[in-house]
Amino acid sequence: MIKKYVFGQPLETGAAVLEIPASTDTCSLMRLTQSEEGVSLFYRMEKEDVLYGLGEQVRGINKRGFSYISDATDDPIHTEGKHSLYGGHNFLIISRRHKPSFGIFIDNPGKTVFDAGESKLDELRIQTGCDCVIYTVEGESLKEIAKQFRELIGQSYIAPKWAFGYQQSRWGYESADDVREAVSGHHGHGIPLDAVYLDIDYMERYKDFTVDKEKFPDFPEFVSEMKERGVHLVPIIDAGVKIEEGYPVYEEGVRENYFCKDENGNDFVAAVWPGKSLLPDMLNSKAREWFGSKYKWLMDQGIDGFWNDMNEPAIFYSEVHLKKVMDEVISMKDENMGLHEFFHLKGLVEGLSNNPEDYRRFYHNMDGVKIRHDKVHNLYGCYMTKAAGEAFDKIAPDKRTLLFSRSSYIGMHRYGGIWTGDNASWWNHLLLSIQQMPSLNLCGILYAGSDIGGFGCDATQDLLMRWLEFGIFTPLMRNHAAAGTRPQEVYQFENIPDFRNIIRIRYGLLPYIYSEYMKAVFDHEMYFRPLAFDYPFDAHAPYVEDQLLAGESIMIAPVYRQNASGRYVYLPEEMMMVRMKSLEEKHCEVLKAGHHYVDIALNETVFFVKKNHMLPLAVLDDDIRNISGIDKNRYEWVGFAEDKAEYVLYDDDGMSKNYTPKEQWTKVTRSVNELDVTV
Ligand code: MIG
Repeated sequence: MIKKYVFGQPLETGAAVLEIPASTDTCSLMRLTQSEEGVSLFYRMEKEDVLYGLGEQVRGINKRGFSYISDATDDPIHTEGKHSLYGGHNFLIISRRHKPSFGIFIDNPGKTVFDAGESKLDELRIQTGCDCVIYTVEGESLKEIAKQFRELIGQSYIAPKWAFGYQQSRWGYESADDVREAVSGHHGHGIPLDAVYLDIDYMERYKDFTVDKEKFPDFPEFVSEMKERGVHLVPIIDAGVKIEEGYPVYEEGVRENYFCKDENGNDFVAAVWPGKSLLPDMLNSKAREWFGSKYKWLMDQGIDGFWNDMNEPAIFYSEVHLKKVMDEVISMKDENMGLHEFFHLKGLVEGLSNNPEDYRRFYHNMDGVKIRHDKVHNLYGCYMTKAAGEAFDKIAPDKRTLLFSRSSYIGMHRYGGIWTGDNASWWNHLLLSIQQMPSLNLCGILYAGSDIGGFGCDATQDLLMRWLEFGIFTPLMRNHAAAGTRPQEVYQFENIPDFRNIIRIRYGLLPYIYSEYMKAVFDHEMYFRPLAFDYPFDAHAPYVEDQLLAGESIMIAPVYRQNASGRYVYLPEEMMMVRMKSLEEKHCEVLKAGHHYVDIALNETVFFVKKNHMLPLAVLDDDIRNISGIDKNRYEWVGFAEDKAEYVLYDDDGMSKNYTPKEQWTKVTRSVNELDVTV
């Protein structure tokens, strides 16, 4: 049951798709109070209550014990003291042991603070703006609450099937030859690859919808050369548009008033990668339509996937703010500067980027209504992605286009996925990425993944290998690294055959991963789930922070610690452990319910099959290059059955929007002795 409470005059964000009449009764689940500062919600937590949700955030699966602020921020240091990352995902489930659990969604694109027991261990306090819609979701179980919420916000985005293959990226592929080298590097070692990303380096002076002709001569030709080698190219699109006379995107946007304005109605100037730039008014439907239509230029050259970046929006500095700071710095010029002044100076300079004041300095024209940016801040990246998604429906209506974004808000999951931004090559970021996945799925974002190996800092071979052993289960499986870091393509390390084996296991698992992803889309379910969602009566499950259910048949327990030879795994029920050195070398063993220490060598992948469940594993040719090499008629069935197991396999052409109707999903049944891989 969903209830809706309306406060003030909320803006239509588009997060919810179901029409629900506003409730007039008082909310009995949380104490809701209204004041001049906004709406606050209070709930006293019982000792056993667990909080799930909030999408892309720091810390654990259970959000209890810290505060989180929905305030999209381009902050590349995701340490556990940070309160905001790139998204605004205001959905939380309060899981209660002795009373029915419930969910709460705050639909307000301005700042919202969730003090989830940081100030006081047993108090949950949520503070949001005056104008908002609050939904409460009650249901029989965690799964049921999650599903109702997902119905409220609408069906998740469907990526093309090739986007489930292995993908390679790097900020610093400077030319077509760099990209060719990355492709050959993989193929030369027999490693399949479905896509290579083009970071800002491909553009002409970082101008959106341009390609540098010197570094990438004859771009359409290059795109098709890559397609022939089985590789899709995925260019980045940044939010800011360069100010440059003669650059059509800039000139058209200025002429049509498609950019965000300052208080006086002049274009608001902010510096990002292209230098001084203007921000397209993504909240204006005409500007959105216009910006979206620009993607066509690249699509006409054969591009069928994009990633949207810098759309919090990130601001290195604004023209006005820089001037203010410079004036102050100059006025401080003093040989005998005291320490106090010195730190003030330092703060001034450091505060130039992504400054909260700047977000109050520009305005949107929300189809006739002037609205200050900070009130809708968390919607910017979401609406940039909506702009692209809606444009794709017109430009290539029958085809799926890959799309994901850095910044997001609930509702964006209908247009694209996300990647979790600038993590680092740190072991604890591998754990963080494991913990973020179910929270994102809860908010509808199914197509998601982290930069495998870590974006910032130098990856080591063991970290990359362990990260891949988790990454083979994430729908978006992309290795990406920052400019200036150690080369991170798997073939840059030792033991390349081990890397090859892991990536081939992904391709073996692909029919299952794709099937589970699509079923999660159609049934409004989560692909990644915390253990308590499947084992609601298990007393220990709510406290397991480093294991996930991935699809309906398996549980994963990745190794995420440096030098670990294995790890403790908790089994809520008896399961079959599958241990793989390669797709061809599998070993199965039944483990009883309870705690186990499992040895997992660096080059081994392990997962656990639930009882009376099974999954398909594609048998691959030795020279498979990308997903097109997966043969639908050569699946092995891996299962753990008392007498028989059943699996509903979803498949389609992976490219068109002719999804297989539910009545035609293939139900596969195998009795114990018909399983190919079992104990
Ligand atoms: O300020 O385009 O998160 O993936 O490689 C950095 C360069 C801008 C941030 C993205 C990252 C990308 C990088 N971008």
